[in-house]
Amino acid sequence: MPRILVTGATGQIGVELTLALRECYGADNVIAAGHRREPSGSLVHTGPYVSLDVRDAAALDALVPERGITVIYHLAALLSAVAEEQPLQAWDINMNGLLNVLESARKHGCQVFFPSSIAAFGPDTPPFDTPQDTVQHPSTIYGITKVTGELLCDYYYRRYGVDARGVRYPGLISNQVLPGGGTTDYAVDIFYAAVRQRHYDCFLRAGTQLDMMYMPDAIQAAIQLMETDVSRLTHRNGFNVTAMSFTPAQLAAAIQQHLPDFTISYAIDPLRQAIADSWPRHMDDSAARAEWGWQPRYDVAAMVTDMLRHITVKLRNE
Ligand code: AKB
Repeated sequence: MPRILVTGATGQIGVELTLALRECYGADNVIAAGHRREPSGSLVHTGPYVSLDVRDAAALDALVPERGITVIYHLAALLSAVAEEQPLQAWDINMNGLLNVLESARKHGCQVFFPSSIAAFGPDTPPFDTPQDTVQHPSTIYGITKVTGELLCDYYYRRYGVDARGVRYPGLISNQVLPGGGTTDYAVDIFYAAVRQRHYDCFLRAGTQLDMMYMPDAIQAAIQLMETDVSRLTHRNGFNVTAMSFTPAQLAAAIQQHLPDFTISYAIDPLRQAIADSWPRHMDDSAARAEWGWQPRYDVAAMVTDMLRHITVKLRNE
């Protein structure tokens, strides 16, 4: 049985991934580690939790052998918009955190999962059917840390045999933990606003098309890739994965199917609009499908139905 450490476990992906890993591998085998956010009850009551700043190499390096860790899901990172406001801190957390994780993995023989992003592409990348292997010149600090992270993971595999693997996530839509400081956050915020006040003021333009994915598919992708027999993999890191691609106007129309009185308006945030404009519109994820059987379960309609159901219950119970 693997012994797993999840860094950034208090974040948008972290909470749901930790709970799913505890279901798969047993609660005691999955140690959640967080730093910047308070851990939720669901995290601390279902298994072990430690406070860990991934920039603290000594603490990480002590924890891994002490807890017999064999796999690290390294999620701790600053997202795109907040990173653009604090570029030095973004570099410190995103790059030094990953380097510390890879070094511990090298010393203690761990497997590593590293989530990259559509942000690893830039304005000169083909925006439609973005190939798996193509131009990567991101214009944001977040994107620079993601493409560098992909390369660093590949390097640790080639140089030291560290089994590091990862995907390029699109915008992730979820209903348990709010994202914080991302460009695609509108696609989560819109559901809370729709249920609460039937209106959303969107910070991206109506026609800004981006790849997206519902959280259950994102969790499935991470676990499935990590469990794939290595002989099937040609790539290791930065697998393009997507489930749907839409604009704010199209998402609003899908919500109106359930809530006909819902309306949307637009108050563009120039920082996040510029970031979104530098990202691809729709990635080609055929390499992930061919090499490890990637297959999303949720399309826009299924995701919208599920999100509205969960958020209605959540807000009613608040
Ligand atoms: C962000 O918007 O920063 C993230 C991402 C696409 O990586 N959700």
